[in-house]
Amino acid sequence: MMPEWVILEEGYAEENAPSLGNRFLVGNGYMGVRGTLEEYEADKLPAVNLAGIYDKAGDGWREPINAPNPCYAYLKVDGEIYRLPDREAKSHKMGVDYRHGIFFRETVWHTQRGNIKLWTERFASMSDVHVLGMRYRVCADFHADVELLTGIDSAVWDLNGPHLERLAMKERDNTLLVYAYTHEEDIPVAVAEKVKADFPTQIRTTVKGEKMLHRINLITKPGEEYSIEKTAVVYTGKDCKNPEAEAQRAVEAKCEEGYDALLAAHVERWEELWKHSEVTILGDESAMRAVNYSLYHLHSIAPRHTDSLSIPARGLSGQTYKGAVFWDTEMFMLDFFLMTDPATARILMKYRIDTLEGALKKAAHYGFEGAFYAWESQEGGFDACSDYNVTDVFTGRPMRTFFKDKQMHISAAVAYGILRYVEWTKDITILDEKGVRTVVECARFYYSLLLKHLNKPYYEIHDVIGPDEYHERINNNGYTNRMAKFTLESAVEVLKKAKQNGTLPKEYDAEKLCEEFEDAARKLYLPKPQQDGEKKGVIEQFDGYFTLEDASLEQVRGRLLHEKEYWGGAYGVASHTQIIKQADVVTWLNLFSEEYDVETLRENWEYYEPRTEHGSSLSAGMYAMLACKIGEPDRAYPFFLKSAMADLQAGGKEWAGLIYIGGTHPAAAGAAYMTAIRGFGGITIENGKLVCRPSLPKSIQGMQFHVFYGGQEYEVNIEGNESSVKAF
Ligand code: IFM
Repeated sequence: MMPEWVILEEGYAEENAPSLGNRFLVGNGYMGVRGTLEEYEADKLPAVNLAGIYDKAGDGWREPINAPNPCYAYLKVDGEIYRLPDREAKSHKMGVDYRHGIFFRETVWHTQRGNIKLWTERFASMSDVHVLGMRYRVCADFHADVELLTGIDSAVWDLNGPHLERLAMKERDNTLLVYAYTHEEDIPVAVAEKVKADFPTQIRTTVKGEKMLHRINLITKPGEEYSIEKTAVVYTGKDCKNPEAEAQRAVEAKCEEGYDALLAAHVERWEELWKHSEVTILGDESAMRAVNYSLYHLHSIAPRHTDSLSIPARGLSGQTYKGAVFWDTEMFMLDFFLMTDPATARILMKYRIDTLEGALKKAAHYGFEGAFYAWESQEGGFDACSDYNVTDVFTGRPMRTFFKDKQMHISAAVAYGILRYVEWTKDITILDEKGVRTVVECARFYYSLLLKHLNKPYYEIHDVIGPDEYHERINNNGYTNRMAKFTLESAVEVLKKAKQNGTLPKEYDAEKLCEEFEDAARKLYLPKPQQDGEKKGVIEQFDGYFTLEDASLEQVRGRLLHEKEYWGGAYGVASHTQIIKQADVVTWLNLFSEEYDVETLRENWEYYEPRTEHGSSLSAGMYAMLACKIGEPDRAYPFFLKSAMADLQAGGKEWAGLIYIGGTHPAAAGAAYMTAIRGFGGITIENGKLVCRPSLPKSIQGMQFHVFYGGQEYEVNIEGNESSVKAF
């Protein structure tokens, strides 16, 4: 086991509050609780972000809701308020135990009469997802007159809120309850909390504006420690009929169990998760920490409490990207769950199957057939993506972007996820009638996109946006076309299996569909590696890409007039150049590397990497993976670390024009896992068997981890060039 599973920040800097809120997040798939200090109010971005429950306020974007914040607390000493940043601390540290999802802080203030120390910790229970456990401890070196104010703050941070109305506050037997309804669908949301002190005190209740608080008073003895436990629960109308009653009942019961018992159950659940997922890396402790910290984030946002839900692109760290699900899940996060927790992988895929209706409607809306999945998917497959997804920094006006209508590769990601699920788990029950329909409708979508010039023997797909979002409305994006081909071929495979298994939906004429899809897959145009010249071996990302200005990244960056300016779209600095936002051809070649020789893979890596801004946290992982495939793990390594450190280091993009896009980066976390296990560890399937062909970078001497394949768990050991895969 690793020596220490703690990420610590010592000292205090107010400006770090947003990024530490991401870094020290705790969560359990039902809620994500940002790693912000207890005393923080909305301007410092605290949030108890709820999964799968959305609201639209006025003309604002529809986004997930942040519950009233039950972590709120601050101290008064001798009648004076002590909280950060208003009162400078003598010392301050905070962090997260990422083995067990426990946030902590320790702050000492110097007062006129002596020093007082406040410790807090909190966890979002992995064993009961409605529960938040908290503990406050204080100790002074003098007889301090202390008051701890702690309760529920209803003035929550929102990007496009407020989302909660008809707010009611209630108090009964030391239980505080805040109850409210969402605007759009009138969904009730209840938060309750109860406190218990380990010293005799009278607990009173006070309401201050939108905060409902307990007031707990004590006179400290010098050097003596005093502890207060707080239990909070969150329920919504999506969980039960009467969240108010449920919250009251649950908070009583959970408070009665006590902090230590709740913590023990939570820790036990985390240990169970790590049993299947911990990655040991010999010789490179920082890589090991970064990978496991990435996995910590993926575990914290996995929707295990339901049977059909997916993970938003910024996890449960807030409302960025409208809390919506992107291709990030299937193409970047899914492998982690397939290989360590297949039951969760099924939940993620079930979400896509259950949101097929939304995808059918979207396709019909744009005049296509089949299923065009939401680029930014909310419940029911509703596409939350705006036609104006970026705000221009110069005019403050919304800019027309085409992510929603033209990122047509999204449906292929859904088909890819389902097929990959079946391949890794061998669980074909997902391909019941609805599962079959999902894959086939994705194929029908691409079929309806095909264009044919009378003088050319092949089909084309025009007017799309590929993974590189800077170049909009392009023709024959290689990635999109290859993924469309994959989808058409997958549909044929699925239709044939469904016929055998009796899961073929009645409305399908399997023979006719197979014939059409096979023809389409065979004739779909794929750009080929250049045959000669200085670009020999390089594949053109889309029609005409090579004719764009070949400016360097520095030149293009130098043309920016504003640091938050958007690089893509009609007038972006990158749009008329070969500078791309993120891996595009490289993503394609990584997924289908066996179709090309190593030299071609290398040529493309070499050509595109210097032309990639890596403006998306998704990018580095694809470069890392492909570098492993061309036998260059040492070149993969910095890209791997970049993915693994996405939430540990400052410097990620926080703005798209004037739109805030900060938060955690679960796709990068998933990419770090894929690089470690599949790239360095060389885990792959050959002839239906799990094999390990390691390719370790210099700093890594060996690895140990577990992998599920076909319902069986395997233990993998790698030492240098030696490796073993054993059933566990
Ligand atoms: O899905 C990505 C996209 O590829 C780039 N912009 C951010 C999205 C969410 O992570």
